[in-house]
Parts: sequence; C-alpha cells; structure tokens
Amino acid sequence: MDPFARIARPATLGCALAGVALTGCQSETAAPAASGRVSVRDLMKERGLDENDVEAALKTYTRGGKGDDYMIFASGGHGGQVLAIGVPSMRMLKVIGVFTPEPWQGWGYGSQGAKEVLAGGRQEGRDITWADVHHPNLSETEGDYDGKYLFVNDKSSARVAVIDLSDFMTKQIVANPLIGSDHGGAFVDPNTNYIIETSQYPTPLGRDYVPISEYATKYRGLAMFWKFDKQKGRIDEKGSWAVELPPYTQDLADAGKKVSDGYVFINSFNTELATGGILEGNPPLESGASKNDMDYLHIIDWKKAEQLVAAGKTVEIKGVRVLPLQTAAEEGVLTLVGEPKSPHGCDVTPDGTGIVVGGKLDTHATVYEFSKIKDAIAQKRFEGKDAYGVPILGFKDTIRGQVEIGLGPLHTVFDDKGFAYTSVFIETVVAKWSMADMKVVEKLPVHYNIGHIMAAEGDTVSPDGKWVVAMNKMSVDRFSNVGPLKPQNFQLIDASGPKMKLLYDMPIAIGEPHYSQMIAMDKLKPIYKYDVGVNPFTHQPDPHRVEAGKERIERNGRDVHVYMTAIRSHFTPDRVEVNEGDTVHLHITSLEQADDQVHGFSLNMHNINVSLEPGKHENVTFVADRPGVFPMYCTEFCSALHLEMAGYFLVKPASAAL
Ligand code: CUK
Ligand code: CUA
Repeated sequence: MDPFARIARPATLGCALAGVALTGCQSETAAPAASGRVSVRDLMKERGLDENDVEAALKTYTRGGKGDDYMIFASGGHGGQVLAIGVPSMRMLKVIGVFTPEPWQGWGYGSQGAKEVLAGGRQEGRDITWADVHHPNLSETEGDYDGKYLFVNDKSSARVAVIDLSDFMTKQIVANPLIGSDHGGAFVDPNTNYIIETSQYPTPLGRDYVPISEYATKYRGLAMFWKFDKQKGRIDEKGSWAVELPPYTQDLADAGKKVSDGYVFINSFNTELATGGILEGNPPLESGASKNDMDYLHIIDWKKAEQLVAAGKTVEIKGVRVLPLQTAAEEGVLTLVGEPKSPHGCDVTPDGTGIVVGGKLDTHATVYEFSKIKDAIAQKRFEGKDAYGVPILGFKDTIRGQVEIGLGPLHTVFDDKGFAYTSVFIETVVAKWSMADMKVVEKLPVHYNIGHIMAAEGDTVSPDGKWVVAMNKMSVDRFSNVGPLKPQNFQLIDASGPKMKLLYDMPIAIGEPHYSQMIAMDKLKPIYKYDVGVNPFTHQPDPHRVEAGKERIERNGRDVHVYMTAIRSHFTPDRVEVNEGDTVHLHITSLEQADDQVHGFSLNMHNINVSLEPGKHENVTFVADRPGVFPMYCTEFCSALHLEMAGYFLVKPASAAL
C-alpha cells in the first residue's frame, strides 16, 4: 500500500464523520509526502505516454477546487436529459432532469412542481417519459449567450423544454399539438423573442388520420414560433404561432443574426415527397428521398409573418394560430432556394451575412449570401414556384460560393479568427476552413464518425475560438468494452494554435448527444441556495412553507396536511400517522442555508424521493392507499447522523380507524 493512502484515509474519514466543511478537509490531504513523488519521465514510461499525451494532459488536467473556464450544455439524446460538462477538464458536472424522471433531483418522484412541468410534456393527455433531445440552445441577448436559460427540443414527441440556469432546473415543457416530430429547434432569434421549433417528418397538422396516398396534398411541415416571455422566463403559449410549410422533410434550422436578424433558415430533404412503402413495391424512404440533385433551403421572414399573425391572417388548428402555406407564399413570408443533395447542417455565420449548409451527400459546404437572398426577394427575381406556389430563388444568384470539404459535411461552427469548422461524417474528420478564401486549411481525424461539432460560443455573434468539440457517433475501440452498446465520444480539440490538436476523449454514457453549446463560465451565475421556503418552480415563498417551530399535522376531512421541516439531522415531524384512504399532502421546507447541505426525502412503497436543496420547499401529494408501516428517510448523506435522519409513516387500516 502506498504510504500517502495510509495518511490520507483517516483524515478523510474524520471529515465525513464530523461533517466539517470540505475546504477544511482538503488542506489536510492536499500535499503528498515528498518521498511519494516519482519523476515525470518514469511515469510516462510506466504508463506508455509520449510528449503529445503529456501536453494534452497538462492542457486539460484541472486540479480539485479549480473550476472550469467553459461549460458545455449537451443534449442527452434519447436519454431525454441535458448534460453539463466543464471545459477543459471534460468533467461531467450535472445531468439535468428534463423530459425523463430523474430520482436524484427528485424529478418525477413526488415533487408537485416537477409533476406539473412534466405534465406540460403530455401529448394529448399521454405521459411520455422519454425524449430524443437534439439541440440545446442558450438564450441570447443581441446575439450573444446571456447565461439565463437553455432550451432543448424533443425530436420524437415534438416538445420544447425551458431550463432555468439560475438553478439548473427544468421549469417548463410545452408539447406541440400539430406535428409528429421536430428537428430544427430549439433555436432562438438573437434576442430570444422566440424559440423556434420546426418539424421533421411531415404529418397532417394535428396528426389526425389521412391516407398516406394524400401525402402531397394533406401532409405538412411547420415552423413553430414559441413566444418567450423574458420577464417570466416561460414560453407564452397563447402568444405563440406557426407557419405552415410544404411536406418536404424540414431538417436543421438557424435564426439570422445582425443583418439577417428577422429571418429563419431551414433546410430540407425529401423534396421528392417519398413515403416509403417497401412492401407495396416502392423504394425504401431513404432512396426515394435521395433522387433529386437539389432540395430546398427555406427562408422565412418571421418579422413579416409576425405582422400577418397580428393582423389575423391565421387559421386556428388545435388551438394554435397557423399562417397558411398559401398566405406565407403569396405574402413573401416563405421563399425557397435550391440546396445540393440532402443537406444537413444550416448555420449562420457570426456576422449574419452567410448561411452555411452542409451537403451530406455532396462534398461541399454551400455558403449563401444573405444580401443576395434579400435583393432577389425584393426584386422578385424568382426562377419559378414549387407545387405549393412558393417562389424559388436561383441557386447561382444567391450563393457566395462553395467550399470543397470532403465526404459528408454536416454541421459548421466558427471561431474568432475567421475560420469555420465543419464536421465531416463519412470522412470522420473536422475540416477547418478559411471563410475569406473558402478553402480548407486543415483536416483533423476524429473517432469515430462525427455528427455535430461545437466551439466556444461558436454560434454567437462573437465566437471565442480556443476550444472545438467533435461530437462523435461511435467510439468502437476508444474505451474499455462495456458490451455491444457503446458510449458516444466527445473529443476536445485545442483550436487556439495554427494547427488543431486533439486533447481528450470523453465517453458519454447516457443517450446520443446531438448538438451542444459551450458558454464562458463567467456568464453563468447559478445560485447556491434558495431563501428558506422558496418554491423553485414559482421562485416565490411557497404558501405552504414551514417555519422552524411551526411544524404540524392538520386534518381537513380526508386530507391530511403535514407541515414538515428538514435540518441536520431530522425531519419534524418524524412520525406521521394517517388513515387508509387519506390524501396526504407533505409540505417540506429545508431550513438549511449552508452550501451543498442537501437532504432528500424518501418514502418506502410510495415511489417518492424528493431533493431538498438548502432553503427549498417542496410539496408532495399522494393517497395513502396501503395500510402499513413505512420508513421515511433522508437520501443524501448530509451529516454524521445522516442514517439517523429518518422517521415512520404509518397508515392505519380502514378497519382499525372505525
Ligand atoms: S442532428 Cu444529430 S448529428 Cu439532430 Cu442536429 Cu446532425
Ligand atoms: Cu439529511 Cu441525510
């Protein structure tokens, strides 16, 4: 055994038992005995590392107690959650419960507030407890991240969630009643007036049955503009509206910025209108959808759309005001322009003048010139109209140029030095190219098969440069084998020098992240605690909050209200007895105010676990339908007497109560 371990262990153990502050512990354990040091050279030899590895380690290693410079908010993919990750350490800091119950945060396990948020995500009254999270987008002010909110979409069930970055909690989920999936979302305009969610696979709006033979005439796409109330920090559903789109498969979207503020760009594939039907003798959807050389980039003038909506030019479908396709086409709200072969990424340059579209089945990234698009629309220089009467601009008339990227370009992000970084799926590289001469300057292999790419504030009006992260779909042999389902892999790239340098592999063991964003840490100002009795879902003192000394149990007919507090190391009351069939309302206030002094409240047999961060108030309602004796206890190791932080919940059988 190494001598340091022997010294360190009693000290650490002592800390845990005494419940003393963490900082006190660290000073005791921080300095290893000089005799324990080995030379770096010997270590390198022993671990088989070369100088490159050591450089990578030194650029990412972050000592305990030192925070990171950036935070990544990554989609948790079909894990349904959001991941917060520090850069450069690539340490996972939090999995934020969003669409999917998460017991540590008490998310979906009793908390009334969480229950109401999750209920917002019901589609037509159905509980959907998973999600396919694709694109996180931070709230912006003047095109820059402001660190206040994060929005994410659920591709599978067409939902959007609002996460409050003051406490890293999901505060709202809205379900789109019109579409069967979304993809272009959740993007914001530069001042977060709207959270934009565009559909993916067309359905009849509202999803009611229409034979698939009527796909071209009755199925539709949609661009939803969720109005964001910045004062309240919530989506205003009543103030939201949508634009009906042709039944092309709309894919990714981005909002214009600076000169192009007021516009949304959405690309699409399957302008062939293929609907599969393999058993009916048709080609599979994917080959039917890949015949045309060109698909359509959709250009939406949302400020004009907003005026038409205000003027009542909408129809109401399932409670949503929808600007009809014909109106959008005739009034100049919607315009199309060709884009090469099944495009994927759609990214607006930091200055807002260019729109970069990745080819997927093409080897180019096409850069459209916003001013040319605008002129062509103003002068009505159309090449024709599509079958739905939507005007089409000339491809050559509107592009700045094309960059020869390689096989399978997808997404593009930007740095502060005029370079763009495009993920190249098939070739499995990051292509760095100069926006000034539209030429690739470097390709960096990544492992394996990169999907999205992300850079430090790389999709804002002022990217920071320095860090790029490749978000790879596969890891194959990069990590120890965990069976046939392997983690996706984030690779941190140092992009500060003339050459890109790969620093770190980070397995993502929860779902498949698609997009993510990286924000400078100093823009985030999360709180350390709630004022005692505050309900995090309203940000107000809860009407049922409990003050020390005012704990009590009140009966009102069959409703039993338990006013409870939690503080090291007890719940008050610690005995609750009710009758079978009573409806129990727990109102629990944490009286703690010290950093990270968290309790949890769990109740045996009732599927209840609530997280009680310092000061937080939670309400829990359930029916005591099982007579018996049920321990309740604290689920967070909060003090030396944590195990003693417990009590009994007794349910008297109906027969005994008589
Ligand atoms: S998509 Cu997954 S790699 Cu949903 Cu943004 Cu491109
Ligand atoms: Cu409170 Cu453990």
